[in-house]
Amino acid sequence: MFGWNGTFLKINLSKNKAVAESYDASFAFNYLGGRGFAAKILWDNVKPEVNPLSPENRLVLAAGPLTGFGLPNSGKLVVAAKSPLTGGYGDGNIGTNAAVQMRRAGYDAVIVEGKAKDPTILHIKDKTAEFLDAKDFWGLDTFETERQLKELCEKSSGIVSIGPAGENQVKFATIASQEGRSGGRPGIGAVMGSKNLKAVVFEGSGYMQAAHPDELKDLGASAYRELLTKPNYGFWKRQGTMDTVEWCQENSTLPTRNYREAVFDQASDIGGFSMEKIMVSNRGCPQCNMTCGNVVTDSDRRQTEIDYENVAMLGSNIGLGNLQQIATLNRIADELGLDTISLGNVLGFAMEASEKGLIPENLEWGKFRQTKDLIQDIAYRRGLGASLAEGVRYFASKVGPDASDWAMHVKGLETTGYDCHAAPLMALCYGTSSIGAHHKDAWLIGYEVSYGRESYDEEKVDKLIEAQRLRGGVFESLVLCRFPHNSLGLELDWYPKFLFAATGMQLEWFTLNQISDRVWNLMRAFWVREFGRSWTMELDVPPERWFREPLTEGPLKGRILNKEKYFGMLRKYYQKRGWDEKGIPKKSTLGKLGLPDVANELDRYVALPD
Ligand code: PTT
Ligand code: SF4
Repeated sequence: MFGWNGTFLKINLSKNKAVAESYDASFAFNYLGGRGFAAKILWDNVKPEVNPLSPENRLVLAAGPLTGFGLPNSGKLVVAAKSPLTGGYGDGNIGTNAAVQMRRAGYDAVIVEGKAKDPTILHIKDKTAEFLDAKDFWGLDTFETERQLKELCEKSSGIVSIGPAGENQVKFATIASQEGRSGGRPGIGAVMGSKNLKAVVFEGSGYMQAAHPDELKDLGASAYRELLTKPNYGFWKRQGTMDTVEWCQENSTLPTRNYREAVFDQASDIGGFSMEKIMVSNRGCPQCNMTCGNVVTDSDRRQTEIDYENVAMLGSNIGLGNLQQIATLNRIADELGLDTISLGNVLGFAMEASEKGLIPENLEWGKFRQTKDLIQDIAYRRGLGASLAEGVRYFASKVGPDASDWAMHVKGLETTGYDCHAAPLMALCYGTSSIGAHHKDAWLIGYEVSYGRESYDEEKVDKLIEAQRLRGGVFESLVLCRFPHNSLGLELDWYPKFLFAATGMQLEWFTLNQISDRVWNLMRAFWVREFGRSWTMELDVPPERWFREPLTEGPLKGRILNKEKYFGMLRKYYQKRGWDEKGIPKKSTLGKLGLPDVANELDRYVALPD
């Protein structure tokens, strides 16, 4: 094969065993890489009875067929496992040199099972895998872990690690890399911690074989050049995703005080233009010439990378309007290895619970020092922090009978930075995302604002499926950053050309979309198998707050979602996906996608419709 290395590295930490295993071309063509590989590996190996934090769960680190070639923006890695936060399929996408080095070492994915007896660092150098004692590293934060490992290994090595949050199995602990890249929102860092795996270091000296290397080189160079000519390039380099703060404020969708409101009176203080005043540089993932990580000086005089989600969730959503303090909270989360989105969400929820007198602790909106301490308590599972470490769904269930109505999550994964009181399509993006409430599969708030926010019509459902195919299926399985296309407008024609030059395969958009649908249905099958007969349509519904509590501020004051109409859109979505009235894939749908074995297996857990 060209493009793909055709090899996985299987690690058993209980036995200190590493085995390289090849896979065939049909596996590659059916699942592409990244999320596609992870979904298939988890479906085959992790059954419903497996506790996500047990040795039987698998941690998958997967690249794609283009990862590491000189192509925009091919330095990303999918990290996946059965999620301890949601109980379903979970993954994240992290920019890291580990992806490039893993491919150069000859592997397309590393699959980790078992649990090491003692804290361990996995060192993968070309064909050798060593299990190193990590006792001296256990307890270090992610920045320090990587800094010390860099002193021991080649400068070019790629490293992913967990911090104290992952070690303590906080349910929304992430995997971190390069002081500012973080991935695996559904607790993939906790899975790594449960295996006593502190870090994975990759050093590769080989090269991936391309089918048409000269063509690939020329294409890569042209595409990088093309990006530089895009009209938005200059502004993107200045602000990255940060102008979203002002945009969300103007359009009443900025999560504010646990999504009670969608406008924040200090929005301009935490937006892109305020950020430019404290920005010192810009950095990002490998293989990228449009880096979007805005490095600012934080309130501790340290340099920290920020972007929109982090600022919305640790700023307006907890009532904090000081950008340098927000940056500090962001850095602490990165060091500890906590997902900033879920973190801002549980903090906002706890502040509201305190305001309502439902918990004994006295927490106030926007109090920096108090919040800083509480973040530490979450990572180390102390006091109130121990309950918050379980995620908002769990914490709400302890707070009181109605508290779940304002616990902002879908299927246990906390909502990201877009308020949906007046955005039915964005609410459906959350409701139907493959890992719980995330915008990664479809970010349609921009489209919805220009199309019209009142409607719940079929065109919106079509748009959702189109977005999920492209982002949730193709970009996640190619494991390419979606920003060149989504934010700068790099044309989609480039991608089949990249694939042809790398793999020699003519994979046009029709085929890519089919692969995407296969992967999408496989992830859905994973979820349904987990829930079995208790699977219900209600699992695809966003939080009650958006249906029941109207906005009380801003130009959209009074707006809420209409549940009946939301269900109407959801039913349409199921029909178009070839799923039954509960959202379970039909046998015929799975059959058409080449997944008859998945249909047979799923039939054992739910009565699968024809
Ligand atoms: C992603 C989620 C996001 S989405 C953000 S900001 W964003 C948060 N970033 C965090 C962070 O930082 N530190 C931290 N401790 N926790 C964080 N949690 C949040 O994680 C990220 C970029 C961004 S920045 C986005 S949108 C795009 N996401 C992509 C994606 O999902 N797929 C893809 N093919 N391309 C993407 N490109 C962009 O990558 P998760 P990163 Mg990310 C500091 O992790 O689990 O997928 O959740 O990895 O390397 O930091 O790149 O406004
Ligand atoms: Fe990473 Fe941003 Fe570049 Fe994408 S655009 S590869 S997220 S630095």
